[in-house]
Amino acid sequence: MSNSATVDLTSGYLHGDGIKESARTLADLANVFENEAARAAMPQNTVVYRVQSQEMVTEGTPGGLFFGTSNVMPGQVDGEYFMTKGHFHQHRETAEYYWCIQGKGALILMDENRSCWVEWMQPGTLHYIPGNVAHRLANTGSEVLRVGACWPADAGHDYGSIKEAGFSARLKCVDGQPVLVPVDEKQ
Ligand code: S6P
Ligand code: ZN
Repeated sequence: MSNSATVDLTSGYLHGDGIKESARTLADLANVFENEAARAAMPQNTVVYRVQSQEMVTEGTPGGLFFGTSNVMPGQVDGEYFMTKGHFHQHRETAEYYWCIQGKGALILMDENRSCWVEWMQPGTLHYIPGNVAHRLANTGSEVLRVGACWPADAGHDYGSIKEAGFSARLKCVDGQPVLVPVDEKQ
């Protein structure tokens, strides 16, 4: 198998044949942020994040690996930082590596008991996401947050559980600083 793709080591940008690209705008993120009315009132074509990936095998191939770069734009929805939808892996036991390339942000993690915590990201930080842990990126800075990732080709994405119950905490800007604020789950 020939490899004609490259990764720009300063930005994580993937270039070459077979690189997949996708983008999520505010229109794609209904009910993801706490203040849905504020999200709906913002320009809907605003890009919140872009993902590039190299997928050398078909999704689901046991033993295969995918490699990608996620780019989360700076911004907030009513004080909540721009972030990815977040997911558990469909094959719950599969892990993933993230590493921060550029920018400043947070990896928000939640286990299956809904315990939520944060790993802070800055260029060079390395993050091992164990199996059975949902993960989401948030940009807490003023430039694009660029994060590399490598995950099993058969991990899959379970967005449904997050759509149903969300994360148990939200990363908000409080007095100019990022704070993980627990969601009141008693209601
Ligand atoms: C895939 C990996 C990333 C995310 C990307 C977008 O397992 O964790 O490539 O897909 O950061 O996030 P999300 O939650 O929209 O898939
Ligand atoms: Zn993942």
